[in-house]
Amino acid sequence: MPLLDGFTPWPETDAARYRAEGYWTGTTLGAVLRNSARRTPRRTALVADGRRLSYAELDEAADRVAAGLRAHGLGPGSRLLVHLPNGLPFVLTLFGCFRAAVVPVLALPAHRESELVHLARLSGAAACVLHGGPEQPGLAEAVTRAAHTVRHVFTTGPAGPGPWHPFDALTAASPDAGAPDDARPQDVAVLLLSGGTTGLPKLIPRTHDDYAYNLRAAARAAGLDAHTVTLLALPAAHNFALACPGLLGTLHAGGTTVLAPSPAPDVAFDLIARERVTTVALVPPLVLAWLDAAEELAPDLSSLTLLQAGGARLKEETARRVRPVLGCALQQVYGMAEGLLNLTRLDDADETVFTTQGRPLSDADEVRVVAPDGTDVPEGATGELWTRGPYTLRGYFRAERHNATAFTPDGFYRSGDLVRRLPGGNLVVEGRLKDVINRGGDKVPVEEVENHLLAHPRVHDVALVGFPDADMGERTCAFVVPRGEAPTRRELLDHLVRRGVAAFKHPDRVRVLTGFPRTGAGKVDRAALARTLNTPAEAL
Ligand code: OOB
Repeated sequence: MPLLDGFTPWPETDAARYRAEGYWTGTTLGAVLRNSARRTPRRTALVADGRRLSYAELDEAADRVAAGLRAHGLGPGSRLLVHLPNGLPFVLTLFGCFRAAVVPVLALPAHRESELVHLARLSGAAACVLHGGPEQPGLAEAVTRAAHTVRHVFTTGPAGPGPWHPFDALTAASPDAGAPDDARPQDVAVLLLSGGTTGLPKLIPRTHDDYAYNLRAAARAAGLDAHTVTLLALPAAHNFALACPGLLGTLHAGGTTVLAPSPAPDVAFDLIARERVTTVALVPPLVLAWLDAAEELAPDLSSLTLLQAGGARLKEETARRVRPVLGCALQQVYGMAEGLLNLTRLDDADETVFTTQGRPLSDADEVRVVAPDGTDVPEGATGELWTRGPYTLRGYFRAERHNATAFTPDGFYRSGDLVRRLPGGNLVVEGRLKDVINRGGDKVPVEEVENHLLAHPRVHDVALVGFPDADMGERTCAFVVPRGEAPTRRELLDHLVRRGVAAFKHPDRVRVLTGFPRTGAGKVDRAALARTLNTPAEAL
């Protein structure tokens, strides 16, 4: 029996095959850390918040947090909403959850009240852990007011009244010496957020077995070992930085993870030189920023051997600059929180690394490239990517209606990505079918943002459209049909801030129209709107 209702397990025949063929090894994510701690207790596991933790210390701290969670009535299957930046509390919370079989719901640091309330309600969170920044009291109040299941708020800042606790309440517990791991390999270990769906974010259940395979295989494909020093520059709450191979893959390999407080080049370059960082993962706008800054600052990046780039399409000309400027190899990663990872391999020819987004991580990944009628397109032609495999979900959490269309009856996930498959199996990402704008790796769900804008009293109708941008790949423009006097962009942004909408979803441009162009079927003609933006940048 699955621990969580609302989770769609793999059919038993597939699960049995994944076990028999060694993809699922019956391990838990808590055991990933435990195993490395047994092998190399004294090696440095983590450098974060000015502290260095050995594997033994991190392992013991994880046990303490697990005990702390249990002491607050959280147990197997309880959901814990986690809203933390890269830092020690994030890692401790994560492993405390894995050990106590509490399921963390990983919100992104950029998320605000609107997203957090939605996630707390959808997950039925019993508690949340919040970063102690200036906005924290407001966020805590909003979440507890709107989500009645939330009984405890832990915060890394000063604790307020009521059900608020300092984060130390979790770490102060004495570990139940030798307490067994409460988790079972087949159960949901973590709920990730979808960047790829329309409407409000969906929750992606990842089991211990599937995610452990994901991080092991990704660690192998990225060549990680005990000498690896990974810089976590992207938010650790995102799948790419968490397990592709990221934090979890590095812990599995017995290497060291350095948590960067910011991905800004000056901060990151200092950490790379000081900690002799070997590996880092970035989204394309950051790759560009690092390349430009490295040319200017000539930092010591001599330890760096691998840059992974993913989250959005990397331009070929940017890819070609990586080795000459940063002195390291490039690996393109085309992944999704839903599961499937594609990567270029370390021994691929340069042309493959510069011009493709790689091929599936696993021999067991099934990838189809299909035409609108669901038939496979010929090799080299563009179609939608459908996938199924040992680490790709079979259903979003508690989303029965959406699941009916997001998956085929035989369990393929319809990614909504338009790709081409080249001879040799490498994929090139050509675009998207779904209404999500990829703003430099940040996914902007069109319908969600339009609904927020529609709630403005002077917005009669609105269409959010992406337009090409040299640095970000795409940016967003809100076409507004006003009711009475048109609102200014500033007024609309203030409105979104008041509604607690993450800043990366705020439109980069606003254009006022008296009405929308329509397609033959009477729908808003988004393509026609987009064409009006193909003009050189105008004043924002
Ligand atoms: C990663 O995950 P998500 O869930 O934030 O976003 C997934 C979507 C994909 O469906 C695709 O549309 C786009 O992001 N994407 C790329 C890409 N990597 C992701 N589009 C073009 N080129 C790429 N290299 O973004 C993610 C998860 C794990 C590893 C890397 C990225």
